[in-house]
Amino acid sequence: MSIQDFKRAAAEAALAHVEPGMKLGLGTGSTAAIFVELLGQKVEQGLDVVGVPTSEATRELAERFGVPLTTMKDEPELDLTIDGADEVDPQLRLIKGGGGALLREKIVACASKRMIVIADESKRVERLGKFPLPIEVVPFGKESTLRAIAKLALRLGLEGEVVLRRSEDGCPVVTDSGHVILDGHFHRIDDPEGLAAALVSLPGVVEHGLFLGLASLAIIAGENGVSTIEP
Ligand code: ABF
Repeated sequence: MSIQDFKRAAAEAALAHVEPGMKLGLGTGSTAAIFVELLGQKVEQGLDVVGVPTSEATRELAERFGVPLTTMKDEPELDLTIDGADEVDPQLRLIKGGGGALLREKIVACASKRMIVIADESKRVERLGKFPLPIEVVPFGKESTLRAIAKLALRLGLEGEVVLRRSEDGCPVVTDSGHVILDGHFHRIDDPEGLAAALVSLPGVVEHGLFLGLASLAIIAGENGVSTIEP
């Protein structure tokens, strides 16, 4: 079986948690995209749900697969968010934002009663940090914010570089909310809570990709089938 099959297996297992009438947060990324496609099939068969997309990409997908959409303005409280992740640790702490949608993903997850993470086995880690930590910052003064984050990381004993994320054409990646992303290549994050608290105290930082205490369940699929992590 391939990674793609594992992603599909996790997405399929998550569908079992969706009930008629639910207001759903729809995640971003390739695993969440499979979920949106499967959800579209259920909607076609008569399932009555409505979703809030966490990115413009997911909005387009949901429209293509016929998933009815709403907005945070109309539905500020959601029942369940289903989203992917870049890393999941044994305490169900996550790194997200490799796809650049972390801000909306976090707002939607926080507005949801429950968040289910769907992922293939490669996302499971013992310790967060091998995947570069995405940090969304305001474009104004981004060079200063980058330096401030690098200094902060040093103070916290984190080694590694902070770099501005660029697209293939060399331009800074701009998020759906008009910000830019810095990636913190910290390699190992021993104290995610401490780093999270320190990052949000810096002017210019809008959000970071540490999702702590947000997920209620992770559904992970791999060679040995589907397993779960609960907090
Ligand atoms: C989103 O998609 C992001 O937070 C995360 O970066 C990414 C995971 O992508 P994939 O499912 O494609 O591995 O959930």
